[in-house]
Amino acid sequence: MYRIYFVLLLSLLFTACDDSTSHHSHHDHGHSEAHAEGSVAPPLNPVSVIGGITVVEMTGNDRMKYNLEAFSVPAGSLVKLNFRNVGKMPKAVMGHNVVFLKADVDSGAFATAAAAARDNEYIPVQFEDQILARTNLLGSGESDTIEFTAPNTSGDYEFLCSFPAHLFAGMRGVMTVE
Ligand SMILES: [Cu+2]
Repeated sequence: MYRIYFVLLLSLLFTACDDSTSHHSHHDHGHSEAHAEGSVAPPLNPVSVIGGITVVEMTGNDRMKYNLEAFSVPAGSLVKLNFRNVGKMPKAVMGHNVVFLKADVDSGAFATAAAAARDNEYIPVQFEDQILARTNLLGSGESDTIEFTAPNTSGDYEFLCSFPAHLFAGMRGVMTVE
């Protein structure tokens, strides 16, 4: 069943890529996608600091994009992440999560292992100890809030969606710990 959905999804994607005008048939009410070089200012700052806690508002959509692909937090500080799947497609073909990896974890290897972990919501058990923090896997309209402590070591920490192929479609980003 899932396999069939996945094939359907792939053919949908290829159709969309072949015909760029098809994008216009989808009505995007949110305009929440970040444009490549920020030519359009985002309506809201998705990152704010409230009482010393960095509050991050993230979304994932049916085009396999997060609303933000980079943000910074102070080392060792508390981070509160509100994540919402703003897409319309069913979870079986377009689920999203946000998985923050520890330093120097190979995100490509993680994603490949994750794709085989459908029964565990695409979280590979052999990588569980390499995860800094993560949300649940969300279907259309669902949201999840997590809180975690940023690492004490400054540097770049990757985050990604572990649903099959989403990392490779661009559903990834970097949290910079300063
Ligand atoms: Cu995703």
